[in-house]
Amino acid sequence: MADTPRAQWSDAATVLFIADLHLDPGRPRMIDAFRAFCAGPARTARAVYILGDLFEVWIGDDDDNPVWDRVLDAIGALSARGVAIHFMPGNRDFLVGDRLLARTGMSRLDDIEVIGLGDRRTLLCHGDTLCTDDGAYQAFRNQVRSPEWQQDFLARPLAERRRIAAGLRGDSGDAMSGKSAGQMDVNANALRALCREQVVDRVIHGHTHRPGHDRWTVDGKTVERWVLADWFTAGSMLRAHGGVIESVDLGTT
Ligand SMILES: [Mn+2]
Repeated sequence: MADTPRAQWSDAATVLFIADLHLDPGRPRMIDAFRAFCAGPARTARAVYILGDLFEVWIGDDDDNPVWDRVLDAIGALSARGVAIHFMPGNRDFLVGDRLLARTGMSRLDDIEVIGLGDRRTLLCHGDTLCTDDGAYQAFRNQVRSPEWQQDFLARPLAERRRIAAGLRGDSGDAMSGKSAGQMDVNANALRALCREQVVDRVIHGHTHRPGHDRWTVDGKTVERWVLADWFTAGSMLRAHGGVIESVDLGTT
């Protein structure tokens, strides 16, 4: 049985999807690009879905780097205008907590979320759970998603958390690493199994940094897939409006 979608958007609504921004204090131009997105195209949307890896790394809501104020204030201003902003954790920012959500007005999504877009059941996910060929990553994911690991990590001083995160990103075979995008892609069987289980017509995910639009056959039915682009060289979003989805290059500021 297919569950009722948590949200249902009519074709008349503009709904935006972004992922893999990897916002980082060391890349201020992309923070500016994200602020321009919040102050520009996002204002005309009914809803914005952030499908993971908004941040290059998130070490806890008490991170006092002032650069984050520029990001969080932009999201807060957008939500104050009445745009519904939904946040799904990725493999870099799974430690985003309730404090950040309360400050920005974002609501948290589950790792697998089904929404109605017009008459199409649309599955949203970050994409990392579909990369089942990467066993080392999946083991790491299980570890860092456990409440015990997270409580232990978040109890450490900020400076130590920064050191640990930097070390993890330097390793290979872990969720926070700079593992090249070419090493990761979704497993076709995992994608088909998820579509079958959730009874969807469409999938939107990120994570692989391989933007595209393709069609899959699942039990004789066509499932449309969109893969979101990252924000390494320019901003990018998917815009759903009027029954059409299109990829929009946001450029840089
Ligand atoms: Mn990712």
